Amino acid sequence: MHRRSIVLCGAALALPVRAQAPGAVWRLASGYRAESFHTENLRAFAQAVNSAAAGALRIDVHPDNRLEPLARIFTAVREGRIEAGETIMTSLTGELPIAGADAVPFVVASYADAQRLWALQRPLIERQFAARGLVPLYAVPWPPQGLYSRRPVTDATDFRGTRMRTYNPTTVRIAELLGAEPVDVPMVQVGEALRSGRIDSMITSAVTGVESAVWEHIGHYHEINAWFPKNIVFVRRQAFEALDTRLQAAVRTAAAEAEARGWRLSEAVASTSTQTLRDKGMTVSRVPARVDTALKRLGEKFSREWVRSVGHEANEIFVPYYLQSPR
Ligand code: PCA
Repeated sequence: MHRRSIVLCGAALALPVRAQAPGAVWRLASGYRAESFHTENLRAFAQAVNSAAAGALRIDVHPDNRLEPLARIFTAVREGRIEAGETIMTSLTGELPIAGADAVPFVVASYADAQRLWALQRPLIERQFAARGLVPLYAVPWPPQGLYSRRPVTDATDFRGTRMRTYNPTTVRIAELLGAEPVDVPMVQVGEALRSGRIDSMITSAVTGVESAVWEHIGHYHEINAWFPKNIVFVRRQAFEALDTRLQAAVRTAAAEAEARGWRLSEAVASTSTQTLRDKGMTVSRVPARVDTALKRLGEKFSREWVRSVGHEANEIFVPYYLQSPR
């Protein structure tokens, strides 16, 4: 009898805490591949949260459009079909024009610039996400956007009548301004679209070119450093506020670490990927000066249109951004 109660007592003590109260689960959807540096970072974020939560919360990352396609992730979280998600901010400009600040061409020229821009954009994003019942957790940029083409670009008119792959309203507008036909292709289908000849050119990062093994289909990458678009990770406020304050703080800490780590990763893959494009036989170059000037002019036109669409909030970002500019 005595022995039996000791055994029972020992068993009770050995029970993990988590078995007593089932923890929350956040399904976090991403539209990018499992091997993407963004997803790698996302998994590290989830692991950090999961171990800090000791069973009270588990974040499950679902990459590759498997849970929701990229274009629907924002709405799915907002409407409560899933708890959390990652999306590219510039895909939100239809509803949140301010989210497009990081895709205005030729404003940001370096990771340091991109950080300054994010510091100014963040409070506005926090406000607008909050108004939709969402809590932004962290944002990480893609490497700078370059121009891929089948032939070397010698003149801005080269694009007239060609098909340019687009992934957001910015790239659609740039294609239009260049006289090209915009063709919407999700990132995971870029390789296939090039192979089948559905697109002739595109503006995206070196790492996206590497992930899609584009050298099999296209020969030229021009480093135009057009913009640094960011992915943002966010959660429903209801799910976040259901956590106790200690756990909310743990999520915030893991998010801040993920943001810092993600920016470092992005900068590292920016240079390794450009090197990979070269190693695979692609020609990596700048565009000729007159093309550069023409692109900058298009960028200015785009930027005027964007400021007009956003209104006074654009000034809250761009006025201090330019005043703080070291150049
Ligand atoms: N890759 C993503 C977004 C920006 C980038 O560098 C894409 O091409 O869809």
